[in-house]
Amino acid sequence: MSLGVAPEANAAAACYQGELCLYQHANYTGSVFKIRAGQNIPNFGYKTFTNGQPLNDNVSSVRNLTNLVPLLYEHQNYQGFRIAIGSQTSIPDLTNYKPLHEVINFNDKASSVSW
Ligand SMILES: [Ca+2]
Repeated sequence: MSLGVAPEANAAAACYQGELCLYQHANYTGSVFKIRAGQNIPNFGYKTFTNGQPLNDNVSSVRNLTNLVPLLYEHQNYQGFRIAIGSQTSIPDLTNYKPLHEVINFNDKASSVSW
């Protein structure tokens, strides 16, 4: 793919410093939903990716280009299991997220975010 042309449907959407970018598919592909540093969202239920697809239970990879550590939660209102996304850290596939020694499948689960 060359620069300067319209992105393919599954091309990675750019993420910039100061943004937390949630992607619809693994490896930062599919559509994206961007959150600015420090912005709490208690319910993904009414949010959509830029392509109009529902955000809730649909996040598969994450880029955190902020200096903060957001928490992604399994359920709305910051409930259920949660994972921390380190500052300036990217996770290409939430299916195989490894916070410590165990592997956690957090694919298509995120429903709220706090900082
Ligand atoms: Ca969920």
